[in-house]
Amino acid sequence: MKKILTLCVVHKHPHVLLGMKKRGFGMGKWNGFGGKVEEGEMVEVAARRELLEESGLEANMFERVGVLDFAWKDKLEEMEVHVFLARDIKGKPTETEEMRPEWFHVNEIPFHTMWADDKHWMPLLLANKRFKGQFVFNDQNEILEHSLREIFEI
Ligand code: 6U4
Repeated sequence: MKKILTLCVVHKHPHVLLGMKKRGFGMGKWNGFGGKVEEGEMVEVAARRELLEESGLEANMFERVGVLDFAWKDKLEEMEVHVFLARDIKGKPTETEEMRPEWFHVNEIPFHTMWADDKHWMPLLLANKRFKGQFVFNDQNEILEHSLREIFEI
């Protein structure tokens, strides 16, 4: 029951682009752009596809910087989320049915309205580090346990 997903953060220093999720999983939270990897699809292709579908953007510089495993204490569901960093973007962020994009200064990232794990790994992403993490949530999506480490190759 492990789902493979992508998550892309656009970083144009000193700002990052996040989207307010308007429906589905994580609704009401600011998050990167992403979604499920389709069967037979390469993870990077899926990440670029989701970025374009949800924000209208394409990126010249696009790289995978992290892998996060999410599990819930009383659920069988597990997620493997591949985190991408996009830098040199083409186009203008556009609101879609799924996401309302907005730029945030890196010192004003709205962690209180984001997934609880984001404040742990986003500083690594913004510092150009690569990382691997595991998070276990309760049914309120609060973190029960986690581990996170910097890696040098992904
Ligand atoms: P669709 O098929 O669009 O209805 P939906 O249920 O809306 O699917 P989807 O595909 O948008 O979900 O994927 C969920 C997104 O949320 C992915 O980009 C991964 C991301 N995500 C999931 N758990 C997360 C977490 N704990 N922290 C985080 N992002 C997470 O920062």
